[in-house]
Amino acid sequence: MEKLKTLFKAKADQLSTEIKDLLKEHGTKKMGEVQLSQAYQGMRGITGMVYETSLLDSEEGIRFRGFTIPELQQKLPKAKGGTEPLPEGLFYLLLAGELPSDKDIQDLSADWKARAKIPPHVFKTIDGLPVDAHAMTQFVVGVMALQTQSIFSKKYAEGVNKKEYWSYCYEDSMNLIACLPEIAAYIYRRKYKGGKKIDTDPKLDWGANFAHLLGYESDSFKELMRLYLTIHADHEGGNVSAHTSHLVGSALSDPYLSFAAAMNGLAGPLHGLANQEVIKWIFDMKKSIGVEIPSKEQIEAYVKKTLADGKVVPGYGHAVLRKTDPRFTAQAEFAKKHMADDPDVQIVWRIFETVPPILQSLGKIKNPWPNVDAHSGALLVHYGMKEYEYYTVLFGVSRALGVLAALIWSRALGFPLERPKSITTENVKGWLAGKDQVWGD
Ligand code: CMX
Repeated sequence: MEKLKTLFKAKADQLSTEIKDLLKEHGTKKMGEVQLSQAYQGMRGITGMVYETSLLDSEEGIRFRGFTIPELQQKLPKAKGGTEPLPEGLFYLLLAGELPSDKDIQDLSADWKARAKIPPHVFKTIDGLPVDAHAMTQFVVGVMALQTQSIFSKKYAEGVNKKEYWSYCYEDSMNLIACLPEIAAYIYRRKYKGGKKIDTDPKLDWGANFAHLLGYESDSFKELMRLYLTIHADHEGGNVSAHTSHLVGSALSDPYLSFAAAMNGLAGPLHGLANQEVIKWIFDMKKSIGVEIPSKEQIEAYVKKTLADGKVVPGYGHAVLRKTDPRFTAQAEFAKKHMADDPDVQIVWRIFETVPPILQSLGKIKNPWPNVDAHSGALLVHYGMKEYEYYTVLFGVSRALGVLAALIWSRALGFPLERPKSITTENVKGWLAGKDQVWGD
């Protein structure tokens, strides 16, 4: 067994024992109460799930295994000559719970290269879709076609002992992560570059090779991909994509099925698709105003029109965060370093000065600050990637690192089928009228 797998197993066994002891002693302790409004309004603030790889603080933002994004930019291994963290390092950290050495990352990178074997039917299946099908549709279809390779589902069908689930979940997850850049890039080249496929460069790391497969060869785009794929990977367990893979995986659906389900959630405009919506909104604004960089007053008027039309301002707000998303800040820092004069970056920064006070003035929006999706499009446009319908696929490739690391943990810890209780409004009315409640005390 390779080193990372052995290390993970030792850590999982230890945590498994700790959880058993903890539940034996404290299993009946209450973690909070559920309000009726929470049941109706998206379960905000209800703590009801364990997700080991990352934790989100509403004021501070995400911590991956206890590390903030700036800390990871310092501590994770870098490519030769690079300054951004390698996404391989983040995956290692999420899975093993400890920082990797340079050698660990070379091994992991080599392992993923060796695992990147995509059967021809995957590309043929994608080719069966109209070329203008949304990039996320093509991505999910590609992942589903790859599901034929699932070792987990084969082993389950053979009747493997449940103690071994984690091991096959690990194998599937590693194979899937290894294959994703090539599948994702195939879709980009098919949809926008006349189907001219680029071959993998075995000398490159996972993120840089993805940039190469897409057709972007500059060193700074490769650095952007490394940063992008690191910061979009995980955002604790309750967000739509992470929660979906966790839920679907709990039915012992294999990692391909669980990840494809997560990607269908990521494709929603209130979640990952917001990255395309932001740049589309900026392009529409520029077109309607007719200038390269709208003034603050022009942006203000456009935001008010967006709100008056009953639409959201994409890239702003969050269900948990109550401050500027550190993933936005990390991208703004990257832009300052690599493209501070770029007109679209200038617009993103001007929107940042303009939007929060307007959203705040409405009185109902809990977080008027930008989220991760507010900045990413302008960075990509700078390098010539203007095809915004593709952006959520980039997010999806990154999200695989987080949700699949978490899935391996869930199988190793033996988490059961997830099945919360639901109620009807009829039940609620009866309960309020003094009848017996249908749920337990
Ligand atoms: N523009 C306009 N209205 C907004 C808003 C925004 N950016 N953010 C929140 N609101 C509205 C909500 O629609 C809601 O309105 P109603 O009461 O009329 O239904 C009200 O303000 C209260 O919402 P909230 O409690 O502050 O926010 P939620 O937790 O319900 O929703 C989110 C969070 C992200 C869905 C919301 O802020 C939003 O729609 N933002 C724009 C889309 C976006 O950027 N999504 C990406 C999030 C990050 C990611 O997952 O990638």
